[in-house]
Amino acid sequence: MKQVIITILALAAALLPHHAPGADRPNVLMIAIDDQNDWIGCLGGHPQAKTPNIDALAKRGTVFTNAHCQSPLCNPSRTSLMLSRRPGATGIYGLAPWFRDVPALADSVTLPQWFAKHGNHYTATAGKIYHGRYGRKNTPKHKEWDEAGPGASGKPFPPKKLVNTPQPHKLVDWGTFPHKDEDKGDYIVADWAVDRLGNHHELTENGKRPFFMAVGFFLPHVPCYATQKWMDMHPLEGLKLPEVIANDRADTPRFSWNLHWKLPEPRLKFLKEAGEWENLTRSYLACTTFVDAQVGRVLKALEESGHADNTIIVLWSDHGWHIGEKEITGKNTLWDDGTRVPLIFAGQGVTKGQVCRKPAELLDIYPTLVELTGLPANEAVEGHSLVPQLKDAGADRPWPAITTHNHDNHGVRTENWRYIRYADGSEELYNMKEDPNEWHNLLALDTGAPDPTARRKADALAKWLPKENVPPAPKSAARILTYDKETKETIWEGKPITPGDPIPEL
Ligand SMILES: [Ca+2]
Ligand SMILES: [Ca+2]
Repeated sequence: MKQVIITILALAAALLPHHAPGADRPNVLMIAIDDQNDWIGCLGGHPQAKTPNIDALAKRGTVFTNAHCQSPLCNPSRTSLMLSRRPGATGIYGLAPWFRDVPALADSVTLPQWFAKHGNHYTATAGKIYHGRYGRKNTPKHKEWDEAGPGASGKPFPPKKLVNTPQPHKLVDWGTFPHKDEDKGDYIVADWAVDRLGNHHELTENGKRPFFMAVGFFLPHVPCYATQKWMDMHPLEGLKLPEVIANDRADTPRFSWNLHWKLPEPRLKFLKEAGEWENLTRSYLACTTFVDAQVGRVLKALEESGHADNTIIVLWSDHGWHIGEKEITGKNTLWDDGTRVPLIFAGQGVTKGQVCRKPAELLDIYPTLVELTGLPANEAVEGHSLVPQLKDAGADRPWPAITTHNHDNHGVRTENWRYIRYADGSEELYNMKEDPNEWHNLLALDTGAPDPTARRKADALAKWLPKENVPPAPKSAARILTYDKETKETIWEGKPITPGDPIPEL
């Protein structure tokens, strides 16, 4: 009898498919969009946003409408996301350095590395996941990816800049000129993803491994160039400009200007005087719709591969972008226009058709994907898994979303409030329910003694300010601002700003 049972068990084992460890785990498809603010249909940031593919993804999964980056700038935001560590813990605040070049961070285990190590995932990437060329090459010590496709590119460029912006910068430009969608960097990145998803046996080493694919789109990052087709979908006639009020900055601390002291992205004043506000609004919307179409191509390829049911999708942007709000354009701010981002999860383990209004942070993506995939938790991460909200959008979440820009400047965002504290101690408080555009700083000093209720609210929110605030990492550069509490000296890009310096009107 015993012999018979053993024979039956052996036969049964022989009939089971022979998978390598982890081959049954879900795949991950991560889609990143650069400088994409909340001008996405399902986020409602602009009434004329046209993003049918991203909206359809949101319907297939859970969209977070109160998600915020950990830093409103590419390199620090992406480093934070891929390591799940706050800028105040890494000291990565500027466009440089690459974290592997910082001795204290060099051996950090990134999200895809965790999947390769603990899930046996085949990791592949194209476009912009890390900033610039960072992390695209493996070194003998650090294998970043199994495979890297085409890098990020804003190409093709027109023969010369289309808009004469102040402090001219090659990238700070927008509009349309004769070129082909097929030649655009993001189209080429989507081509690569479509091709790789269609070659499932290569992407999974003949079904032996699950895949972790990270695809990063460059638009609507400047230059916001779109072909005529996408511009025509956003006609100038009837175009709605962002809502602003005059002198919105009058009640914000002087220090708030320091964070974008002399950036190449122009002020609203320039846009108005040059008659370019409409053109930039339209170009940004057109680029967003173009990127949405590329997202659609990638998602269609996943569907056609037959592996959509066994794949977790996450879509995010690294930070927001102002288009005139708070009198500026660009990023580098601690208001919702600078920090609020799309964040959508769909696929295996994610409840369909949910809208979650709880605060969420981009550094939550790491532990969320790890938990969804059933991998062991990485104790080094600072984020909190969003799996409870992916199951039930109403699930309790006590943590606010915190954004840090440069050393010791922080924004704290809850469901109904935003509190900001700058390195010099100056503050802002907004009631986001009653004042969603953050027009009325409840801690403004020129309105006399602040309302005691506002003071109490601010003090309660200040308890969430990060305790760890390391100074900028060695070789920090590009967009670096420091403030010396003793001497009260502010240094921007290596040059001191004195309190008497007039705010640059660019
Ligand atoms: Ca960016
Ligand atoms: Ca104001």
